[in-house]
Amino acid sequence: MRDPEGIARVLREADSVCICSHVSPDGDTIGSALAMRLVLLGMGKHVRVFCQDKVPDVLEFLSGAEEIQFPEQNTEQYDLFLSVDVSDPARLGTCGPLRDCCRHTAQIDHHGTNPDFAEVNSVDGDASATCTMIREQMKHLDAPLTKEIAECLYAGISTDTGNFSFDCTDPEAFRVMGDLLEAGLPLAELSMRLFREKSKAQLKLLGRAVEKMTFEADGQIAVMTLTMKDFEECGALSEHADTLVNYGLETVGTRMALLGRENGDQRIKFSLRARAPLTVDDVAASLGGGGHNRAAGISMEGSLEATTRQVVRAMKARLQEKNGK
Ligand SMILES: [Mn+2]
Repeated sequence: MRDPEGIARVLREADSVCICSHVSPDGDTIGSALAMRLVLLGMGKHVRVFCQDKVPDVLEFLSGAEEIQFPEQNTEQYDLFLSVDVSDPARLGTCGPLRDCCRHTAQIDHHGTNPDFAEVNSVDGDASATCTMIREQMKHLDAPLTKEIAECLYAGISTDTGNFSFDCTDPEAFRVMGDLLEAGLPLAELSMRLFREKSKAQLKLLGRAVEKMTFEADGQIAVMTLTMKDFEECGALSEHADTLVNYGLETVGTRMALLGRENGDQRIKFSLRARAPLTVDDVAASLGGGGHNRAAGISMEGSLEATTRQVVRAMKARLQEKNGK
């Protein structure tokens, strides 16, 4: 349930706030954290932002991105812990223990699978992005919308709506976009930067992933895998693979897609996608992951081949169930 008043109350009461993003951060968790940072600084609060992993290069231009710290750098105590876009405590990664340095906890999130793990929870699985909820939160705090905050919120909303094309894209997303444009959001420039420009490494990695793509279940499931060697040979980072799974789903005839990548830490990271009415959050949850109906993720231990077979098997079962076979 959304609880912007509850969140506003604990934010007003706190003098110092520790904001945390989820592991493998995306535009929504970083945009939410940096927007809240600016809002709280404007309210005269002491604020620090933490994330287990580094900010993706493409988001480094956002105001305050250079201030985001790794949790092991923390030396302070805070009145309030605030996580944004974090679907469950495991997604905090090494930020989890920071809660012990805070007197109270709160969260703002839009994952339907969120177990309300904070003391004060504003959670709405129907919100298109956490950043749309941050805009609502700002109204409850009477916080002014600046161009810098607008850029942060745009990063989140555009990322989570697939640049305003996924079926989660709702009227609220466009209403918030109206506010952002009024605040001076340079839409064309940022859209180019976030959705069209690709680094050479990213483009090479795309070629590699597409070349290696295979199909299962009579072409209904697209499967892509990337090894550490692929990343090295392309000069690419894991973050450069973040949206590649969509190419599988965008192939004519596919209804589900999967990208598995080696992370260099004995774990395999899977991104799952489905076309409506199929779902993948249930597939992910059955293997220890989570996420949204049509976009979910899993982190598994094992070899790339073995874990990929396991995920494909679960997706096939889901497909057969849906086909009523
Ligand atoms: Mn999100």
